[in-house]
Amino acid sequence: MERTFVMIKPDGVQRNLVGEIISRLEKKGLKIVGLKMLKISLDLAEQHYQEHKEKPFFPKLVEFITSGPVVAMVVEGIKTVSTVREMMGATNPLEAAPGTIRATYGMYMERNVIHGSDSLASARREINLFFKPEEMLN
Ligand code: D4T
Repeated sequence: MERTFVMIKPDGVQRNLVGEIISRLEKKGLKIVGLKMLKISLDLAEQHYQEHKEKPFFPKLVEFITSGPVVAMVVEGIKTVSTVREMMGATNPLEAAPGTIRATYGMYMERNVIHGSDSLASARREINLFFKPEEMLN
């Protein structure tokens, strides 16, 4: 069993896609073991996206992710990191495979609806950033 971190970004929440996206994850057979809605602070946003700190798109990325509430989740299942990445599709919704979450609901690179950890190490780091142990199922 593997756990990963999934986040419905402000565009997904604002467009009322929360139920739709959670439903896809559940129907796949993944289990939600942590779930909360929050508005990300500047500090948390900078920590979450630390790998992009030097990128030209970093300021806009932080501005967007702190612009409204997000839904943060810990999701459990078999090979969950890669399963969720496959279900999300490519970072740019315009290039994502048909049927993926980003292809179906996303509009463009900066409004791609969902985040999912890209490795087991990232998953551990991101879960710890967003959730205390007592906020998740055992
Ligand atoms: P996230 O981290 O949101 O799940 O996306 P990915 O793992 O698929 O892609 P990423 O880390 O490369 O990008 C993080 C985040 O930055 C936005 N972005 C990315 C952007 O606004 N402009 C860009 O040129 C790139 C590469 C989109 C996702």
